[in-house]
Amino acid sequence: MTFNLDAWADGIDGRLLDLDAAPAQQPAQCHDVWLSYLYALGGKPGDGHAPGAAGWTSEVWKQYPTHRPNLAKLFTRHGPSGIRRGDVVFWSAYDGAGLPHVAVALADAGPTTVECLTQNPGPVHREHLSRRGVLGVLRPITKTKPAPPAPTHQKGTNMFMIYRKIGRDGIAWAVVGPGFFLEVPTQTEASAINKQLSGGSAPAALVSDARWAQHKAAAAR
Ligand SMILES: [Ca+2]
Repeated sequence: MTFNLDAWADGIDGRLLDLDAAPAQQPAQCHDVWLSYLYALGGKPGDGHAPGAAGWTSEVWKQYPTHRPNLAKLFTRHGPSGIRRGDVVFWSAYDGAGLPHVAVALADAGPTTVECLTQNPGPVHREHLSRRGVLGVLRPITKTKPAPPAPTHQKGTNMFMIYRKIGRDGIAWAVVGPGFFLEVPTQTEASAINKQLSGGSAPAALVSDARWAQHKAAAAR
């Protein structure tokens, strides 16, 4: 299955994200975006741990792969030049003088900035971040989809469907897309996810138990 970087980014964009219940004083950190990405690519809790007394996120890059050997199965490590879409970007000092930082590149970097999915300050959002102070990147071994062409229509149009099934066990809802099958308990939730993924454009269809099972199995492959 090809990893869908845009669907992953859309799924957490706008959220105050905390996946490790740390640090206590401000749990939603840049590091949580890295953890979300790592888990989406098949990493396990613990694989993304930042060692050291201060727990700076930049230590993940500096101590790759000795601190967490599993990372070498999922990522290769590179220097700060030639940042590509899908790379995990680590800063030793953001913009040259700030604190360590981590974010995920959504596009190949320009000469001075790189468009990222990032958190702190603020909830998860897209932002062009300074390349000053970048240590380097971890590049997923899983292939990410190439950047989509300039949209001529709303993002995700025709890629997602909402399925409703009235089976032996009652009514069920799912949002279905390429390599994506998410079962949800209510139509309200299906609509909310549809809005995130496709801007609300996904058509709905009533399907049979068999068709439902086919799509579910296809997404799991
Ligand atoms: Ca956290």
